[in-house]
Amino acid sequence: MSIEIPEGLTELLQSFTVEVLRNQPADLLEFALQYFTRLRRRDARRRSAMSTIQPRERGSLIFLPFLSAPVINRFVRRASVCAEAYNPDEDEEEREPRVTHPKTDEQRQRLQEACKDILLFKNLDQEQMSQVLDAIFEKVVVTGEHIIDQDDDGDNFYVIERGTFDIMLKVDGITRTVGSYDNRGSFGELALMYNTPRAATIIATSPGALWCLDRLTFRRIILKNNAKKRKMYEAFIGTLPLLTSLEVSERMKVVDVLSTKVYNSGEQIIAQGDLADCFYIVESGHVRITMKRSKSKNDTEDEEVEIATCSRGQYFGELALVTNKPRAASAYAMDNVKCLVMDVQAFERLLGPCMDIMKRNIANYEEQLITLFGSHIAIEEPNA
Ligand code: 1OR
Ligand code: 1OR
Repeated sequence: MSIEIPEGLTELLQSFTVEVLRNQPADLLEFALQYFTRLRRRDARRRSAMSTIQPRERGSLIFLPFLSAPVINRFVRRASVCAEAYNPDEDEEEREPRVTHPKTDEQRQRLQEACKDILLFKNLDQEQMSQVLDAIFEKVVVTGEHIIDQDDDGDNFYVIERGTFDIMLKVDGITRTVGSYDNRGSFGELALMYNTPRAATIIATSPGALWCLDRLTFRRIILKNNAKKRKMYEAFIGTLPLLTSLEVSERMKVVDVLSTKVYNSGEQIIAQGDLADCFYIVESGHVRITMKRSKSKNDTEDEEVEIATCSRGQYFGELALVTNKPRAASAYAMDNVKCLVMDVQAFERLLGPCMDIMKRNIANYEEQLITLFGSHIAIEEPNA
């Protein structure tokens, strides 16, 4: 006897089970009733939206964040779990109630400071940002605590308030430390953005504190924003010579982690000698790259010499990330400049295939350095 499993049943039950496990409702029946009613309402609205658009557009309207970002092979088995469709145009009123964790003024202030430089939050509007700040809650951690374990399902996104954390990666059964966070930054976005198991393990290497944003709020706000970013940057990213060796889906993942930063004419973007944590692509305007050099051998005061300019489509700030040394040069906005910015972890994770191009350019820098400066160059000593 063969039993036919109706299409969609497995996904439906899996998503429901995941929601039950996540919410641990006291009244299972009531929870089920609400869950499926909500689902049906969402489905009805989606159908009516679908009937008004052309067939070619349908896929991208609803599944946009997942369409061009297929999960890697080893994740496929679990990728269908909580395959929540996402429609950026869907109004939010009928969705999950907003999560609010009350905070003291002092907490709110610390939180705002910690979130200031989080790239994923950069393009949020005021309302979205205030929803994030409301929903976030604080968690104190001890040395050795596993915040995330590789292969687990994703629960929260984390912003570091204080403390140091190791990033560990298990490949073929061997676990290695591949990076670390030092009192700043964020992690845990990947499993939430792509519905994949955790891609790495994160362990506290000092006492610390984290701000945690629950999965649903993260997805509701950040995925909506990512869908917008993809629409805005898909074409531009496709024209970048640096990224030619990336697949389309990999380029979309680059867009997901990028944020935009604007600089006024004359503003410093990078200071020579600083520690590096970002990589930049110029979207508009012009950037002047300068290096310090001593006026004479005995001179203590350096002069800044222009060594290059970057315009739309060009990148800078890769050298320190590739060589793991302080910034070799400074960068200044020459007019109103808009850059796409990526943090060092995303750079390492996503731009491996572009390394050949970058390394060829770096070899050029070295040649030009000798021609231009001879022995009078004031390059910072590499990190110990
Ligand atoms: P997540 O939700 O998968 C683990 O949970 C988190 O570790 C992940 O999101 C990222 O936020 C963070 N590869 C994968 N995940 C990383 C990496 C990383 N670094 C930080 N995370 N690589 C290390 C880059 C320094 C790439 C290794 C090849
Ligand atoms: P970074 O992370 O060291 C400064 O931060 C950035 O300036 C650097 O990465 C490069 O992206 C960018 N030598 C060194 N850095 C350069 C150079 C350069 N040009 C741009 N940058 N040279 C210019 C060659 C035309 C050689 C020195 C004369």
